[in-house]
Amino acid sequence: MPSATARAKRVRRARRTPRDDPARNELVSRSLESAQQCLLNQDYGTAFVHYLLVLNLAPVLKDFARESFRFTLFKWAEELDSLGRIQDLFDCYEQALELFPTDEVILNSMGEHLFRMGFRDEAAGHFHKALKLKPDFTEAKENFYRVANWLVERWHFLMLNDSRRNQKYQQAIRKAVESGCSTVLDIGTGTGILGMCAKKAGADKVYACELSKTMYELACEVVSANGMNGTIKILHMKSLEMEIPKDIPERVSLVVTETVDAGLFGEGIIESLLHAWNHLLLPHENPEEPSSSPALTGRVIPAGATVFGMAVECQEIRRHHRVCVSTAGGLSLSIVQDFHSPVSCKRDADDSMEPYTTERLSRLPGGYAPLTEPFCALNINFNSVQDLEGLCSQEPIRFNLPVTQAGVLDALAMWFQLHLDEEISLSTGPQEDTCWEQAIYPVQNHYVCVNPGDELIVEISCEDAYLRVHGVAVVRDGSVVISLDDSDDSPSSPTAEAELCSALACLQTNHGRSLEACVLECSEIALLNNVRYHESFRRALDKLVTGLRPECVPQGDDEPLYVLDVSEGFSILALVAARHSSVKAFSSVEKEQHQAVLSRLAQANGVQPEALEFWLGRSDDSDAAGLQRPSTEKLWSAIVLDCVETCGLIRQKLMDKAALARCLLETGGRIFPQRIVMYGLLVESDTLLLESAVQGREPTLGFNIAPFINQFTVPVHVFLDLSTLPCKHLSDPIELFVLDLMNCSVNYSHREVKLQATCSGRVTAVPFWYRVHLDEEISVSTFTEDSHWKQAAVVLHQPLEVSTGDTVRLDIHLHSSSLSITACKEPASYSTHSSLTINNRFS
Ligand code: 44T
Repeated sequence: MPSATARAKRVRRARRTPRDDPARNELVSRSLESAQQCLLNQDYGTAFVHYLLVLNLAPVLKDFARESFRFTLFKWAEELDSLGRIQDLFDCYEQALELFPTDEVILNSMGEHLFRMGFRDEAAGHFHKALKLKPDFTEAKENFYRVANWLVERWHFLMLNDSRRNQKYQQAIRKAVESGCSTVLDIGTGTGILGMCAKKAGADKVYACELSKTMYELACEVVSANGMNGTIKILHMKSLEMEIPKDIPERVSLVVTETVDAGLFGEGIIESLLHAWNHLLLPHENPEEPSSSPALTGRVIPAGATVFGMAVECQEIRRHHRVCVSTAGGLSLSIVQDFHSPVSCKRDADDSMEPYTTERLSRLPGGYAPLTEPFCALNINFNSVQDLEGLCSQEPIRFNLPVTQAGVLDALAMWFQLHLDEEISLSTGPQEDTCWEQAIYPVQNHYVCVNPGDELIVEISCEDAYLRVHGVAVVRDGSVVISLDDSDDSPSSPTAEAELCSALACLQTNHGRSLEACVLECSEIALLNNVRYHESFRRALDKLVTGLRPECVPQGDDEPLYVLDVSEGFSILALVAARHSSVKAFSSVEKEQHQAVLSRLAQANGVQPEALEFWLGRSDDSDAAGLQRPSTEKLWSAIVLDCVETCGLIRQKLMDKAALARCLLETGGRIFPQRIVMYGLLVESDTLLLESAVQGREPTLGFNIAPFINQFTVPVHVFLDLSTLPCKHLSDPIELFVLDLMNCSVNYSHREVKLQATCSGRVTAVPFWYRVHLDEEISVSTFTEDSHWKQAAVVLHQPLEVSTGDTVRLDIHLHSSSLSITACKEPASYSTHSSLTINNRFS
């Protein structure tokens, strides 16, 4: 509340600066002129300062100057960004927002900068504000959907929709509170559900902490919407930073937490509980002298956990972690032995490696086969400081697992049972119908076949509080036949005999080792394994090259054909093109290590060094992504664009890139692919609904949580495995949309498609995928079992009831890379089998 003196001062100041002050008007008009002149001279920094002065002195000019001011700000911000003057950049945005606090375009643009700098919470706040100001602001919507996924991870929806899990926690908390635990701390409260359970069960004092700002804010809203405002103290902090009495006044008798990930310890539960026992919890009951009052002792829900594991064969895991092919697109890959996915828990793995990945085994395309019985790997008591401390200092434990089924050893899969108390537990196993995934420890670099009778030696450790699991060796008839442990200093180094065996095994499969490890993303490994994709590209490129340089023409001094591959990440397509003696290929592969691998592959495949160049940072304009002429007087014969992201969405700015690429093609030149066609179908899938929004109050124990967390619902689901998605197909697949990269004039941004329901049910989603047409004859689909792409789906705002034979109209909008689909039933009289199309050209 401003004080009376401050108000008086402002009134006086206003009186001293009347609008018709001639000196001031003169200053305004001269500054405005200077601003415009600087803008013309592209001196954006000075123009910006002039505009600030003008608009602060003469706010009446705001409407008039808004557009130029925004333009100046964005240009100046770009410059500051490229100079690394980040603080100045944000200062400028703040000054701009003081002048235009409700300008959605400025808010959105500042959000984009914040996001790029890694300030996701703040970015989300800006996109959210921009959207509130203008709900149909497409860019802000697209941006918000992107950050929503970062801010509130999708598993929150799954966990909150898992009523059985919620009920079990509620039951365990109620029992503990009723038995006398009256002060409770919920560590990692998320939306506040466990804290609210404790309060509802009658706890006197409930505290909760949450490290994510977005989740903390959500928890505050949720708690107050459930009438518990002021009865639960929520702190925005990591539990490890909490102190008594600064943050909470007293030690608590109960800690509740579900800060566990698929690998149990990945959210830091060991460290959090050790800290809690040392600083936040009352001492645990001494088993020798049981205390009469649980209010005076401390305990934890969950009380402990048992970790299980088994070895599996799984082709889907294999093709994402190990290059299984020896040739791709006519190139031999065999000199590169050590393509690694960034998942390894070997001793020599560096910080950039994750010890495990997560998958829901039951949903992996192609399934999996257990090679051993499940084994119990670890038992931990969260109520024992000794157990918690011992875990990390403990030597690795070895297990000898009898192989029960013949197969290829692809991974060790781990899961756990969480013992909430002595009676209540929940399991994250692959057979359970829960929201949980399993932790996957892929076997890299070794192609190991095991047989019944073999024994697999597995080592489990918990260094740095991560569960680490790796296969050590395979024992056959009492001796080690295959060693899986590559590290030299390993205490589990194999015997000389075993080494010989493993060298032999390598000889059979590896043709000797010649390159150090090359780390590729899982999707890049799957891409290399995608034989069909590379073969199709090879054929299409060969056709183009022979078309432009018929064999009969002597090559002599001919100018080479220039081919540019601007695929994202790792790609060997430039090299596939460079096999032709008439081609000079350029690759946009950025990482040094990847360039080295490409150069080695070029050498091994007899490609002349000058036939492959790296094409990086040639353009100042980041949007152009390297799209420039190969040389001043030459144009490209082919440009390879990477159109579909692994997650199943069209790449952002694809059509802008295609437009640019078209201008850089010689006559007869091509963009690969030339066209992509999107297909989709109607499905009923409760799974997709559960992953996208909390379904009312029922799953969340009657608490009102859904409207708050559902603000972070996004309509498009990515990284789907459509072949294993639990769903009922309600129509045949249909063409939804066509994007022509070679001829922009035939494109549209909106289309209506009609299709017939082949089954009765509730349409909840429209999954979609693409056929990527390299040329008129050659195409690949993004929905095949060897695809490195996943699929995506639009979840409808409202499910649509249909009966067999009903006609459903889909309204499809594509703006940049953001897709929206609405569905409605057509009245029976209009029913038709054919689809009707409305074409709106891309602007
Ligand atoms: N994901 C499971 C992991 N936190 C669950 O910020 C199962 C993943 C999953 N707050 C598919 C399915 C599933 N102090 O909001 C988070 C986190 C917070 C803390 C304060 C601390 N020491 C921590 C540690 C974590 O706790 C919340 C829950 S973590 C649960 C992780 C459905 N994919």
